[in-house]
Amino acid sequence: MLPEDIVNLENYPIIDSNNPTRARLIETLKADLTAHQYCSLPGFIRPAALERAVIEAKDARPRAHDNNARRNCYLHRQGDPDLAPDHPRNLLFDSSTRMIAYDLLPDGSPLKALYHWDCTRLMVSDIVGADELFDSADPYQPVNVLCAEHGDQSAWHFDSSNAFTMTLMLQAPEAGGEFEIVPAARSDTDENYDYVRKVLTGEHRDDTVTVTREPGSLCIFCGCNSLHRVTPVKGSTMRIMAVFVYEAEPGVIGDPKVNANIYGARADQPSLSA
Ligand SMILES: O=C(O)CCC(=O)C(=O)O
Ligand SMILES: [Fe+2]
Repeated sequence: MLPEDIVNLENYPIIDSNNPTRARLIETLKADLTAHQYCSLPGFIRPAALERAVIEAKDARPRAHDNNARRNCYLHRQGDPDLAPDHPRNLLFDSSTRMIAYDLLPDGSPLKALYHWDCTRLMVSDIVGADELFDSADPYQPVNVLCAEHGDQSAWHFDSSNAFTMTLMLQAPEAGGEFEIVPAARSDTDENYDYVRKVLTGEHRDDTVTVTREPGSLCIFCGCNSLHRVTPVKGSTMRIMAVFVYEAEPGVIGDPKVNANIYGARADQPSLSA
């Protein structure tokens, strides 16, 4: 599938970097990202591409890694015995997702075509204000599809390392599976532990924003300093979400130990295909 047939270019004319509609769009999305720590691009991909991506995810589902973990909001599976029991580092919650790694998606996947398209990468770097972005060189990480079934959830967490996270909703569940964010719960210079603890224990519900997501909608958010979670999925329809990782440098590959936690033991080896 060609990228031009995947992206809804009528609403998002990203193919032409001189297009004034594109320029206006980027300005609005940039301002949203600054003000709210997330921005949304509803109807970003066309129905046929969406349909195909859903079929591919369902086909790959039996080979997904069941990533079930009890972790704190810093994505660590252990607390710190030197800290108080109610310190955020010692508050561990269950998370579970069915993780489809990049290598389990077909080469011709619309998700891969979208990710590797120069126009997508340029649009994203313009929105997030990066000088330049690069595709991940990791065999597992560049594009993932996360399936969440009845009872699956992702507890409050900060994403590690990347300044922003990009997700594309492919299929909504019958109920639950809401994406919630507490914008700028910490900063690069202040862990804001007291506030973070209160979010984790449910004392700051008023600061929580629920980001409405329709299938086909793209979201870019600052997951590194904004706490976020996915509430428990309910019902027999899977929540299916694609996640894309761009890097600030070329040639970035993941740590095999970290990859093994996310993608299963098969990822705990030096990469061959990167
Ligand atoms: O599934 C989602 O909506 C968010 C996933 C997420 O937290 C992440 O990819 O970091
Ligand atoms: Fe996250």
